[in-house]
Amino acid sequence: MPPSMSLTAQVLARNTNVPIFYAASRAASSFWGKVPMGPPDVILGITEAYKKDKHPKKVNLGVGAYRDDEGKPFILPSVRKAEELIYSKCMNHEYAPIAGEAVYTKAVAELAFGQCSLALKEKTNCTVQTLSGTGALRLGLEFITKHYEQVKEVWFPTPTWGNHPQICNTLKLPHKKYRYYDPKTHGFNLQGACEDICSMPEGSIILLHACAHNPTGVDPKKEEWQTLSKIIKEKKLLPFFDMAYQGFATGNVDNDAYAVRLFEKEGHQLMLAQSFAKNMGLYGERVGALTFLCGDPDTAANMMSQLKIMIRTMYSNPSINGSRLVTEILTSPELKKEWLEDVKLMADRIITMRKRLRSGIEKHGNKNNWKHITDQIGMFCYTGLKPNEVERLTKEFHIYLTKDGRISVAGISSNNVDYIAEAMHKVTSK
Ligand code: PLA
Repeated sequence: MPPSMSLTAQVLARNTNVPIFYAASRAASSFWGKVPMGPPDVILGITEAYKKDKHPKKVNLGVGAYRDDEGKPFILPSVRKAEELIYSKCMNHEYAPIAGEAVYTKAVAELAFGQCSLALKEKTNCTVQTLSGTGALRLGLEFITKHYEQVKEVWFPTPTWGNHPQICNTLKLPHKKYRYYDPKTHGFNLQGACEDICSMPEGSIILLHACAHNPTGVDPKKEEWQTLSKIIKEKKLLPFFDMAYQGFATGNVDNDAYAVRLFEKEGHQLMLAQSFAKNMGLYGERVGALTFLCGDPDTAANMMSQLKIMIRTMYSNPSINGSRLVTEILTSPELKKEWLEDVKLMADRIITMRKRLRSGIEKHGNKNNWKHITDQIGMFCYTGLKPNEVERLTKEFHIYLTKDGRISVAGISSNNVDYIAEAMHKVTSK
């Protein structure tokens, strides 16, 4: 309401049909009138568009969310059992400690670093529960802005998960890119990565996807990790591992922790973000962890005190339901065994879908090379589809994916694989 209007005129305008020019000026008089409309999220925005689509054959290959072979969200049988166990214990709903329950942080750190980890044995790690992987990244990067004394510059692989640079932007933390993916070979560009790492200022932060790289599905081989570890050490960089898919690369959580464990053994003071969204199907529970390997127990204790101050002023303490589920599974040998089988089942179904998608496209006589669909690992396939082909897939076939041509293979099922293969063939052959 324009403040210049008389009180009577204002009341009248409110009680009758408000003329258009008043409606326009309503925004100007709001406390928030200058807030501009922001763009939809490049990944989660796709789910919003997908939900609005009424086409019966629509497919969502945007977000990395595992589906069973009927295309339905999958509740892991081991998680279901953990839920029942927790329910039967009639647990209370008291606050968790600021950093999360110690039994949880111990179990998740052990899952990442292994039972023989020296850092865990000597208590030189500092681990806190976080709001899933994103919360761990945010907290870790924010900690850098406040307490890191070296070069505050973060290096991301090209390409990387879209939210990585966005978090840095929010924190006004400078970030740059190093070469990672080679579009010609559809593989890892070891030479390019090494050259770029050698040019990074000493002390800067290098973000590494621990396994099942998002979006490319391309991981360094073991020997390549060894080379990376060596030069990262020489350059005195701080490695920050993002491990959002432990178990999804090879179907085995220990194999997938290879890089993290190698770096620990080689004496890196690394940072690690963990998520249980994917490997336990706990997307909405928002359960994860942030670990620093600090070099000595006193520094670890100081770091913990500062992390607690940051958490206390942000969300006070973490939620308890998701972490109880994770703890129940990781601390019971029988449940853990079942969970490892569940992880393998998910990883195997994705591999089967890769094979069927590739053979489905090739069956149509498509002239392009689709070997990378089965070569790449983890949840995603970086198809190489061009923006106009992606657009056609969505507009003509109601198949939703990110603009860079990434598809979540976990969203493909026996019911839609032939439809997707045919559509991909059609948009790439005309
Ligand atoms: N790190 C990477 C590399 C990720 O791909 C994701 C999730 C996360 C962290 C964060 O996951 P969390 O906070 O849910 O634990 N990436 C998804 C979802 C699966 C998303 O974009 O939020 C993706 O579709 O890329």
